[in-house]
Amino acid sequence: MIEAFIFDLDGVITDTAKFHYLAWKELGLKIDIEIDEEFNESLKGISRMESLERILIKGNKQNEFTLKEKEDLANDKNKYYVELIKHISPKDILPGIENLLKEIKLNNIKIGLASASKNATMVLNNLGLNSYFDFIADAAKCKNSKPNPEIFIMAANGLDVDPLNSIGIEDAMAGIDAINSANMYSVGVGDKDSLNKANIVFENTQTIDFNQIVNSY
Ligand code: B16
Ligand code: MG
Repeated sequence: MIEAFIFDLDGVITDTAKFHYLAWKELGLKIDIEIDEEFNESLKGISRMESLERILIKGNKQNEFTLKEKEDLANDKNKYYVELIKHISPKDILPGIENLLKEIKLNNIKIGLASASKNATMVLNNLGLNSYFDFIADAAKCKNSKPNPEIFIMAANGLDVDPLNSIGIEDAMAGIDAINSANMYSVGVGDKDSLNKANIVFENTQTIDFNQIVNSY
């Protein structure tokens, strides 16, 4: 019996990945490290500080900054990011997602959020989707980034459901690994080859089919 659907945010509910990318790129200019779209892919689902670490390693500058300086850099990136997401509105909900949320609710199944983003609540508010969610896991309390299952387990606990009876939806490889390690059923959104560890994959949010998930679960 399915008790819950637990969603990732960036790349599943809305496309904030492009804003994360622009904000990291802006920070990259400051520390002279170039970030391209391909590298940005590897940052999807990864926490802010861990993303910064990966960027510094890419630029071979991992030993150039103190912890305080790194925190300041991460804060700078977040300032750029928050500025960019201020203008998000319901028109930025990815196609098919609001209908899917409605269908899940109609079937009396709980809905949770397992985003690595500390800005997740603000984004959901701007999208006007808050009322669909029974629990939003707090990324600030999560010690281990995806692919660690911690944020998905946190969401299942907050919803008071068994992970084995939960469906996780993700667009990033690290996220699919997190769902699988949490012992949930994994739904991938995106490229079949790169998300090949997911139990089922849909090409995009528009094609996510509630009945197909329920029947294949
Ligand atoms: P913040 P998700 C993740 O969100 C993003 O994919 C990742 O690129 C970002 O670094 C992370 O959130 C942290 O976000 O800086 O806003 O706390 O995909 O897990 O919803
Ligand atoms: Mg994502």
